[in-house]
Amino acid sequence: MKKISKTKVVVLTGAGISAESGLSTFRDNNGLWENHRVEEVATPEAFDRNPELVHRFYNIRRANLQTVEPNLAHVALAEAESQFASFLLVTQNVDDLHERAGSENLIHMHGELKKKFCVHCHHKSEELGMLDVNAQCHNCGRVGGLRPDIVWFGEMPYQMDAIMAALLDCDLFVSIGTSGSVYPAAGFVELANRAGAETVELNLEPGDQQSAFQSAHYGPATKVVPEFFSRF
Ligand code: BJW
Repeated sequence: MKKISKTKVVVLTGAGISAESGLSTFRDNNGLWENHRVEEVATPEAFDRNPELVHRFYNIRRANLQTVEPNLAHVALAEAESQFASFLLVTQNVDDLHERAGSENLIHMHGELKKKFCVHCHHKSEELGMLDVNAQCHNCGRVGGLRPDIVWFGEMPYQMDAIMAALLDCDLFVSIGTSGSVYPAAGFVELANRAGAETVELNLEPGDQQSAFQSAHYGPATKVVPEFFSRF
């Protein structure tokens, strides 16, 4: 497809873009899952303390992926990708709805539900079923070391060098459906501002970083995302 804009774009997405596909956001249910705070199941310490609980949390969410489809916002981003000089989509989401919608230049900075890794040999592989504490690593043969390939609190998000480089070189930064409460993603808008980019928030309601954005459009992602990208 012919590029219609010389603009270099970085888009950050959060749980809100998948909400209308039927996936809960983190701050839904007051941030609780089966009466556990999300922070209690999304840390390495929680996994050490109670791996069965953490496996159950992610097994349910992995199974849920089979019941949902990308929505108009995911599709609008996939269609926008080829229209700009460069377009990097950085998602905090661990679902696979962006790739199923057709996005290609995509970074899952907080990992992916459909992957696992072994804490002993660090081998990464696909996981489409259920993980449990008795699972054996096919690479090193050890039992009990497999965990979801998810970036938990206190761990370093993935591909930060590539993300930083794109942020410091972009003309347009668009944040979609994220509360802006979890770092380092919450700080991306300030980096983009410092790089001289236009910064835009698309969200159902203002996030924690509201004041850092130069403009904003509030409404459901399936409405505001296609509308925003149709202007190019
Ligand atoms: C809609 C909608 C619709 C709804 N349409 N919109 C003190 C100060 C600063 C930082 C720290 C601190 N103490 C600790 C830290 C660091 C910590 C952190 O940020 N903690 C905060 C709690 C303060 N961060 C980390 O530990 C990270 N690592 C790190 O910092 O490493 C060191 C480092 C140093 C230097 C450089 C780089 C790194 C790791 C963070 C890992 C986050 N992991 C999680 C869980 C794992 C994934 C999973 O289980 O799925 O990732 S936490 C959870 O929050 C998940 C999400 O990706 C993330 C963000 O949530 P998101 O997507 O914003 O969802 P919600 O629910 O918060 O918001 C939903 C939004 O949707 C809302 O705004 C709604 O309005 C909107 N919405 N319906 C449009 N229809």
